[in-house]
Amino acid sequence: SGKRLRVLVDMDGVLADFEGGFLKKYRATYPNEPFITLDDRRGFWVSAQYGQLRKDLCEKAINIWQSKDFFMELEPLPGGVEAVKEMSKMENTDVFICTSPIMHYKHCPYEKYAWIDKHLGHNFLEQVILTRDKTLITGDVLIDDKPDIFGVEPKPTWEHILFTACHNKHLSTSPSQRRLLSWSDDWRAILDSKRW
Ligand code: BVP
Repeated sequence: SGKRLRVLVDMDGVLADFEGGFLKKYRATYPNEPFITLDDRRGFWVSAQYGQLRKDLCEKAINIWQSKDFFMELEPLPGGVEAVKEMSKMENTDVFICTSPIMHYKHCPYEKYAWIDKHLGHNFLEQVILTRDKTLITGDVLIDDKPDIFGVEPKPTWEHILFTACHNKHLSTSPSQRRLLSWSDDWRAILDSKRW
């Protein structure tokens, strides 16, 4: 007791189905091009794996998430919106959505706000942090599907909880790296373990 718990929750791959939304729109846009099933995804960067498949597919992949309505139309991942709403109602708990917009800024930042407005409500826009460097943000936990989160701050305050995704599920992580397997997993226990 005494101190409030600050929870940082990533958006793409944790609350919004970036991988599923990408594959659906990629296949619809390029029906005759090869694709990578979600089961075969490896590595955080979709563009890198498509570039390995065939050099020109890197640019085609990037084109998908740079398009209008890509981020807006991402489906919520199961249980994520409900979990975030529930944790934000918990005593002594502050929840922030901490997300890195793509540098092609025409649609993405606007659509991220619109997605949060639609799925979490207008008041939740108070909780949005857009940053390309999450190490600068202080918090007790960061729930994020990216395995390696680096920036200018060498000692971030948060503990990174790796949220399991198609691209990281096969990764053998260090024993100290805690995972949240999905929103059905015990996120309450992780929060409780960080309370004073
Ligand atoms: O908004 C996503 C899409 C983009 O990076 C952002 C990751 O943000 P966080 O989840 O870390 O907050 N993105 C970009 C590329 C390639 C760019 Br070239 C990619 O392959 N995957 C990806 O998610």
